[in-house]
Amino acid sequence: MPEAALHVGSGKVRELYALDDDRLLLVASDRISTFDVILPTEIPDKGRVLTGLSAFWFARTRDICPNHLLALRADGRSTECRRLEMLPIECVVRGYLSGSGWKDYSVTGAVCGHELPTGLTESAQLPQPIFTPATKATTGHDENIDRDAAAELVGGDLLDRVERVSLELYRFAAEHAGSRGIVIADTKFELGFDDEGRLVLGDEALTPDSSRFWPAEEYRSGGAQPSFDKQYARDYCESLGWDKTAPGPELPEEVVAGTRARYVEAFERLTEIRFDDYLASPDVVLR
Ligand code: Q0N
Repeated sequence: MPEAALHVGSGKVRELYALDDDRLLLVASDRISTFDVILPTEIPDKGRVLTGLSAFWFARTRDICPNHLLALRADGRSTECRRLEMLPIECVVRGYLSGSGWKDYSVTGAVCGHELPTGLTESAQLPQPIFTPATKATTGHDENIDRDAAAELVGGDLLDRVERVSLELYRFAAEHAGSRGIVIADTKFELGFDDEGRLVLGDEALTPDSSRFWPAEEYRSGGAQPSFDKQYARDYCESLGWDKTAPGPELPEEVVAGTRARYVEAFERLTEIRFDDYLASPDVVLR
C-alpha cells in the first residue's frame, strides 16, 4: 500500500491513489480476468510486466504524444503520474477485426461508422487501421459509438486530433511489435488534458490488458485467435465447463506458471530487455 494516499479509483486490475493535487499513483496488481471475470488466483509479476511494458512505450512515443508518466517506483508495479482531466471516451484503434468490432461488422458491415469491405472474416487484417471510439461504461461493457456520438462528447476538432494521435500511436507500436512476432490486433488509449492544456496519454498503454496481443506465427484469419498471454488460462477455464459467471475457478500451478511465462515473454520480445534486469532496476525500460 502506498504511504498516506487517498484511494481515488479502481479498475478490475489496477488502483489509483492521489499523491497530492497534481500527482496520482497507478498500481498494477497481479490479478487476471478471463471472459470478463477476475479469477481468484493471481499471476506473479503480471502487474510488473504490464507496468514495465507501458513505461517502455511511453518512453518511445513521446514525440507522438506526451504522457502522464513522472516516475517508475522501485517495486516495478507503481507509476507516479501527472493528474489529468480525462476525456469521456475510450480511444480504440483496430488493425484487425475481432471482439466487438467483428460482432458489429458481421451484423452491419460497419464498425463505428466505418463501412468496411464485404467478405471480411473474423480476425482479418483491415485495409488500414480504424479509430473506433467507445463510451466509458461505469458498469458493464463499453459501447462502440460513431463519429457523431463521439463528437457530441468531446467536440469535432478535438476528436480529429485524438483520432490522429491514436492512429499514430497504434501504427508505431504495431510496427514495432510485428517485427518481434506479436500482432497488436487492437488497442485502447485514454487521453486527457494536463493543467497547461496539453493533450496527454494516460492510464496504461499498449499492454496485453489494454490490447489484443496475438502470436504472429500462429496468426490465421477466419476465426478467433489465441491470446498471446491469456490462452492457457482460458483453455483451462473452458476445460472445466465453467459457466463464465463469478466467481471464476482457481488456476492450478502449471497454468499459473505457463501464463506468467507468456507475460514475461511478451515483455522480453517487445523491449529486448531481460525481465530480471527490469526487476533489478525498473528505469531500464526508459533508456
Ligand atoms: C484516470 N482512469 C481510467 C487506472 C485506470 N493521469 C490520470 N489523471 C486523472 N485521472 C486518471 C488518470 C490516469 N491514468 C484514468 N480513471 C482516472 C480508469 N482507471 C481505473 C483504475 O486504474
